Amino acid sequence: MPLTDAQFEQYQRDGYVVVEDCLDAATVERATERIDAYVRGERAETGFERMLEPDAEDAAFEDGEPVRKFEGVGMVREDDVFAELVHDENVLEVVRELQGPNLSLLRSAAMLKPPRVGSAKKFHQDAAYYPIHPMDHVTVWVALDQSTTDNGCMQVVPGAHTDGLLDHEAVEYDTDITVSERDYGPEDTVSLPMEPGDVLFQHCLLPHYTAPNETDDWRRAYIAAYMRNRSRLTTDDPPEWVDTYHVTGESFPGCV
Ligand SMILES: O=C(O)CCC(=O)C(=O)O
Repeated sequence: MPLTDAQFEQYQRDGYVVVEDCLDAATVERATERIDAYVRGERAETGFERMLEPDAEDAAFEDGEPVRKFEGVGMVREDDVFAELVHDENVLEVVRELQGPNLSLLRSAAMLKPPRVGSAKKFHQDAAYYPIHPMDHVTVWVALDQSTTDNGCMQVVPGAHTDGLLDHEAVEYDTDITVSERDYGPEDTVSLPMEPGDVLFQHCLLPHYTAPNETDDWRRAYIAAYMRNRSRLTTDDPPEWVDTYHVTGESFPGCV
């Protein structure tokens, strides 16, 4: 399922493209069931972390905890369902078109917005988290539920990936960082409602955010970020979350 010329051009111009029905229903179902098993504590995380919604300690959930995210490349090393997802040929064909044949993962995360308490993810550029050269990786955001403006679908600033890396400041409760409010506001964004199985391919410099979940249902998504195997770390002392996993193609000495 490679991109059409118009889709390829859109990625270059706007910094993102949504491919509808990129993943089949069975793949989506396996991923959502696996995420739910971790949320309910039926499986224990190995090699990755759980983070809860910071303001939801008192929220009553019948099934598990108000999980905001599971994060870590270990998801792919330790869990066959996530390993299958990052090797999905429909996804890889698109990423190869954007990045070439030699690919490694630098991020794996299940991004969840529990009903009513799922909080916003503030404006940021994914590149700000990763000291990687070239600053050109692709974030793949897989909709596992219908995502809407009410439950916190992705909102992006089309074309702003060409503005370069902006200053980011830390948010207190976790490793989240955000661009200054002066840089972009909701009025600059386009909302990207998506159906389960639709996949967003997003340039790592594209500013984006997601709003809180105002609905009674979960909004679940899975993220995999891919970079070229010729990429290099730009520091000897990267942040703790930097980790890489070879997905496909050739490896290169001295590179990630
Ligand atoms: O899925 C979301 O709500 C936002 C995810 C995101 O932008 C990120 O983690 O970089």
